[in-house]
Amino acid sequence: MNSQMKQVYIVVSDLHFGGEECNHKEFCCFLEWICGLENQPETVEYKDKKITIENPAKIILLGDILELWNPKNGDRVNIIKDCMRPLTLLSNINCDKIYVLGNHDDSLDGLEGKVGCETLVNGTKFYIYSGHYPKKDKRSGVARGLQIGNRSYFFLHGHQFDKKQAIIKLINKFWDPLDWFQDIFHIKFTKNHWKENFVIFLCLLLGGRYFLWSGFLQFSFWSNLVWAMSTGFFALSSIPGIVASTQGSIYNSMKPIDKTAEQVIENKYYQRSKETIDADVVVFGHTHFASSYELKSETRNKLFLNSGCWVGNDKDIDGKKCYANTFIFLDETGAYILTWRGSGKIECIEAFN
Ligand SMILES: [Mn+2]
Repeated sequence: MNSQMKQVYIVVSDLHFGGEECNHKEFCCFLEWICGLENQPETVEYKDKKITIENPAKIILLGDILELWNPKNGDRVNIIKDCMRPLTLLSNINCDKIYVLGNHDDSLDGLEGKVGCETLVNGTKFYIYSGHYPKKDKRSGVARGLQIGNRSYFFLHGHQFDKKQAIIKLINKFWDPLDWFQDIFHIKFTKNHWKENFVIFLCLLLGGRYFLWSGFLQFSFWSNLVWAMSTGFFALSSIPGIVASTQGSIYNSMKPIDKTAEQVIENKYYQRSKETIDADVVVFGHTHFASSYELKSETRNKLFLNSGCWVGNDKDIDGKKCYANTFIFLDETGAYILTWRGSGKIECIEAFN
């Protein structure tokens, strides 16, 4: 990487590869467009401003890139299907890649610090950060932002602002039920035959209850044991299938989705007292609503930028437009929230310079 390279960043979050409504095809077109920036920068007009989008020095993937919690039909194969092409395109782009994990992909945190040593074919690097970027200073414990132009920036997925997610994380430290069921569901026999297995399980359970417990027939200890073990086996080989096919609705009911940056910060969703980030701008995702909010305080104003998502379509929420397929562009002139309109068309939603 050229040390004289300009400080140009592109940030995307919440791609949810493998998920129900993932826009992976649009994202691939977007990556091809980024690849083209190396030869031909693009200009976008916004009000009276002209924004020049140059080849980035870094691309930041700001969490929930892989949908490890709730893949389509509960099947993790869909994650691989959706991310093969985008990851190939991404690695070909001539810039370093920084993957900050979100809540839906935080089980990859064992990879932190282990991927950065892999240099890609074109000499660029791929890093994984489990909490935020940049990392906390080891000596002072302060999370200091990255200076780009006249502002400092800090990047995190944003589930850290979400109390519900904190409770889930605490429980999951001991036992993550949905992940546990997902793991069992991916045993081939369970995945392919869970419906039949469930019928057998019910027959064994009800039949056993009738014959064994009604006293209609007398069984030995051993036949009881065989019955109990086979009932248990078919329970384990079917119930994970039921969980995998219904967990979508469980997750949807706890989604923190469609909150604007303002709602995140002001509705006690964000704990001001626990403020430990030393930066002018906090870039986050998680709520799927590309938006901004300036938190004013006596000491220092802080700007919050939400990078939105690549899931579903544009929506109108309480009279506000919630765009799909959004990204944040940062350079020395400022920060811009943009949306990909397909075929190389870009629109600026908000500009801060
Ligand atoms: Mn999230």
